[in-house]
Amino acid sequence: MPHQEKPRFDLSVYLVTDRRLAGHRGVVETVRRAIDGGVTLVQLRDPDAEGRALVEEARALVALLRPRGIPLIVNDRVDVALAAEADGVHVGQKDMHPADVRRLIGPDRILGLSVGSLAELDASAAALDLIDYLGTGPVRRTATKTDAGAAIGIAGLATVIEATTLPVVAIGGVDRTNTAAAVEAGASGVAVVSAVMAADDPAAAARLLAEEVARARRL
Ligand code: TZP
Ligand code: MG
Repeated sequence: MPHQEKPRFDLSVYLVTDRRLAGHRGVVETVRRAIDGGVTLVQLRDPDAEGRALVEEARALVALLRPRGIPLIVNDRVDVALAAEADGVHVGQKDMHPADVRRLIGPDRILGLSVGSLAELDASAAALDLIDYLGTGPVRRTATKTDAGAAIGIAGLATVIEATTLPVVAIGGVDRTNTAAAVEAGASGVAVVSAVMAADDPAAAARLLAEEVARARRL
């Protein structure tokens, strides 16, 4: 069913998928478990996947998530997002330009942009009114994305947050130990790959993050 209006979205516990880290459990089953712990948004990310398989996976995730009011965003692949009627697209600095993505996905889907520094925020200035949220990091070194760039720390995260009115989700090396610091720095939530995808118990791992986000908001 096509979208009527942009879905509301909550960046609190933002799960980014990883097929390798999900292992034999698989991406859809890992997401199924994780959402019991309080995941608020899911991004399907698989830079190596072939289109047909990725659309099938995106459709399976939409079927799982939409009844629960959890949006599905597709990393980079506008075509896959449209084919599977996902809720949005997330792009990085070298992916298709946000203006082109917005033209393709229309006004009513969520559009996220990765911004790793103030310089990248400045370079993206013309696109920012087309975007719904920023993903900023890596907060710490991460083995999950080899080209993620240098870690910017909580201080670097705070610098970007202070320079924009857009909601910012912290990404890269985020786990239960630095979630509260990210939220205290003004992040609207935390985006994680390994902390949940590689966990023995994805629901428990997501729940810990959700609790940390809630605790930090009360501080
Ligand atoms: N974008 C910036 S860092 C990163 C992505 C997708 C990987 C984050 O993975 P992890 O395992 O949460 O550090
Ligand atoms: Mg990308």
